[in-house]
Amino acid sequence: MSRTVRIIGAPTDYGANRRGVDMGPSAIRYAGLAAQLERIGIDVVDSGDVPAPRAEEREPDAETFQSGEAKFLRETRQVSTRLGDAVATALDADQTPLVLGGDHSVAIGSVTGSARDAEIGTVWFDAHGDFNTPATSPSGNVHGMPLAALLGVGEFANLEWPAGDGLRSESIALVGLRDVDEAEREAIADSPVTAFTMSDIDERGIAPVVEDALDVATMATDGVHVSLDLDWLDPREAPGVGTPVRGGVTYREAHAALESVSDRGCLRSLELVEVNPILDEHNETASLATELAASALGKQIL
Ligand code: B3U
Ligand code: MN
Ligand code: MN
Repeated sequence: MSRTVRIIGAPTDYGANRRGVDMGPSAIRYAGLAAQLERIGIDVVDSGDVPAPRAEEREPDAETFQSGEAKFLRETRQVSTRLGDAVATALDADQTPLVLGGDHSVAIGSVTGSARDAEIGTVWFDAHGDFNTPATSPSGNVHGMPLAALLGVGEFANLEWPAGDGLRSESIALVGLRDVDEAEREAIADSPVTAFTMSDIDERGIAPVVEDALDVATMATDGVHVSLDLDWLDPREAPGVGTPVRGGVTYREAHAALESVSDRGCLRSLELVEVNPILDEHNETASLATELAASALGKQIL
């Protein structure tokens, strides 16, 4: 039976430090996502975007932001709840949710939806740790906090948050880290999550690192949520992201990683986040995101 993918846009930007990622879903669709997936035999349904407040409509709490807080937590909680419901509904209908961000705070919704009625693992492809809490964050931007939020670390333990009980820290693997804040480094070290840095990829090569990450995420779980932050790639390949960091993976390494995800047959849900069309060159980062989604969903060279 062929797979049906449900595209769900989450056009947020309030979790990032600049405008533009809210246009990610449009740019990725415009790059031909649905057609690309249909060419490899996937049925595609597009449920449009979940409503997300625009900057102009929001409470101006960013202006009154103080260190030790997170910006736009209320909006994050609201959109995460809507997105979580959309992801869970797709899974109930035997569809594979493909979430298009938006900034990485949308992962709180994607993961809680995917983990609603199942034990899941997560492979998190990212330059950043995304493990800050409001107290440790240097920026207050929630896109640097989704993993801590999902695991209820620090102040997140006291917040009312959409339930995503089916994800344990032991089943999380971060891949490709190269920009981690000091307090975040300690939090990651103290947590049972598994983290692979770019140095691990340099030393061992992409294939064994991704195999290990998939071992972590598939151990005693029903499936894997893959969270792909496009800043995982080197900015030469993916210039259209809000927080580029030199020294990321190459085009071929990225494809090899997502082909390994497909080969494992464990993909439960997928998200493509942090594409910023304003900073992109001829939509190439959005195109790359569609290509990588196709690799994760079974596209083969021969
Ligand atoms: N760690 C920094 C920077 C950052 C995290 N995620 C992105 N940037 N995209 C922070 O603000 O938490
Ligand atoms: Mn991220
Ligand atoms: Mn990142």
